[in-house]
Amino acid sequence: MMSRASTPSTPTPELLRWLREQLDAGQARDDALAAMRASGWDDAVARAALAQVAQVAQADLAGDGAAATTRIPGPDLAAGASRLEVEGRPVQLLMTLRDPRLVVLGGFLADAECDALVALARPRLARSQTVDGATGGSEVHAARTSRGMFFERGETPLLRRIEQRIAALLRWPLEWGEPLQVLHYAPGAEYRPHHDYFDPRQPGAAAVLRRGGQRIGTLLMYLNTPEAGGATCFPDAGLEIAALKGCAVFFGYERPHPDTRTLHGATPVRRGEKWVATKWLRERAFR
Ligand code: PD2
Ligand code: ZN
Repeated sequence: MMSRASTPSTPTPELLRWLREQLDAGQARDDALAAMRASGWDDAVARAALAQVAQVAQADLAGDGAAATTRIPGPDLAAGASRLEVEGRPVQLLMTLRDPRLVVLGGFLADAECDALVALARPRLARSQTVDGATGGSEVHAARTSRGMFFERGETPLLRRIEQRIAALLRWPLEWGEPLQVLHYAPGAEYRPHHDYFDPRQPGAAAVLRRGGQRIGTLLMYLNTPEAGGATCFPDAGLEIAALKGCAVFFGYERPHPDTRTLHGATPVRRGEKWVATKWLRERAFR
């Protein structure tokens, strides 16, 4: 590959062409990234190149059916539309960000769908747990004071409809998603900033990764509008997204690394309560 004496601040066409060839030939993204770095490319430029090429590959997948070797979940932003038709439902693209890779969506769920999810979840809530990095099991943690529950995938017609909508929006197979989780935050409850991917250095990682590989994307769906507080914050991006009933935020992380800038948390609910549903996407089928 060509290396650079002075590094440009954006990917050059030659770099993108080279990267495309590598990925088409089956090279892993991490290896391609390492090769670019080793050739003197700035880390941010190398990552930008990867994101651009991955999006091209993703367009291939949705469009002409050509085999795409690098796929990442996410809405189709290529046409620059402000509205997408997803399984017959108009969904607004309210805001997109490149780094972190994030999209805010309006009208993803109907009010009645939000209410029905809350009604189904309410009797099944238990204190939320976090993944214990040492064992791969779950534990109660002071950083997470919500209550929550998991549905089974495809548990009811409503869940199947929402799961299909998510798969269509993010262009990611339904089976590659974890079951939907619903969380309830009472006043004062929060979820302190964290990453949703699993830290591969933790001893418990192997057990978690066996079931579908890494998490590579998150869709948060707001099921009500808290009176005050309860926003989703992204401290590395200086971003706060208000929890508004029916709206959703998607963010993607190609690799389990803080430089994806996807550190995020739920700020404490100050007045009222907060209900949210989470869908995590895996690299492969989740079993
Ligand atoms: O409820 C939220 O806003 C929130 C924030 C951060 C939920 C999650 N993470 C999660 O479920 O991972
Ligand atoms: Zn999270």
